[in-house]
Amino acid sequence: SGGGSGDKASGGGDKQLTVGFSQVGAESGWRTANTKSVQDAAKKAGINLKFSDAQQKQENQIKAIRSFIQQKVDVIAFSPVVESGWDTVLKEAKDAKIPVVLTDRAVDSKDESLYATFLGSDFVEEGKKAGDWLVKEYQGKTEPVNIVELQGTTGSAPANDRKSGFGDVIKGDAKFKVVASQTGDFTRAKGKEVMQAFLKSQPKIDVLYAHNDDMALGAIQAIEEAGKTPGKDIKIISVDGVKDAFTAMAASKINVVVECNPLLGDQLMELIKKVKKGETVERRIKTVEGVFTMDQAAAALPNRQY
Ligand code: GYE
Repeated sequence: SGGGSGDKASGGGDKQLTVGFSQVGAESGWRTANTKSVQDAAKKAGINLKFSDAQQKQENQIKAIRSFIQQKVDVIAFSPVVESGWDTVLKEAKDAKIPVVLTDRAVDSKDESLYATFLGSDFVEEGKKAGDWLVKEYQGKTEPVNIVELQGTTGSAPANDRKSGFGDVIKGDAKFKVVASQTGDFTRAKGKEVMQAFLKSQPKIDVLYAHNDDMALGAIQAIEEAGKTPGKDIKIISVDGVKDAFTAMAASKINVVVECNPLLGDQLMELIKKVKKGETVERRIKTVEGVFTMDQAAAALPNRQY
């Protein structure tokens, strides 16, 4: 190289990495746990993390990514709030030769060269697990089962995929009817508000499928305020597995939780280091997750990590 800058560390692989991380927001218990995991892991790995919270707005994420490019960070990591509309800014990162690692949520870009790898859950699989539980629960029954669905943030990968995975499983049996489906933005407040509207507009609700725990917990309040018993009058299926949901499940208010692990920090830092070094990494790394039912809730609660 020459030039004699005297910077011995450069190129030696020991230089402290600076990573720009654009987080979705702080909409849920899952997200709070994810943020903490990423921040703790960066510290542990000696990585200088520039953290930016997008408050569930794509425009904020695009701004953050552009600012990371300007600051010439070593790697950009982000959890895209929605799936579409990233090609332009990702192309800018590519032109600046800054590798991008996706975590938690995916983008729908056709051009796979726009990011190095994607670490996160399989949301279609989660939706299917939710559907499988329901099919089993109503096995041998013939009466119609009316389902209301609280969707996650419109256009987000987990909302799209949890809806489609669930839909694919239940469409095999005509007794299952999704009578209402609306977004609750992955928040408690919105989950409660939309459930209140469902309870007013729907004469008979048998099952609530909530795309995350926070919406389920908000909906539980609405159901109780309407004089009904959550978990019994209305069965509840949720996704994530945060502690508050396990507490509600141990109190028989949620019937089943499909787990989605937010503790991705350590794995993410490992990947970032490898990508920076130019090592080959898998294009898609999935997290391993389970399903928990009411009868398992009390025993599982003390061991929950988030
Ligand atoms: O399920 C929800 C959060 O993208 C997996 O986002 C994540 C989802 C999670 O708001 O609680």
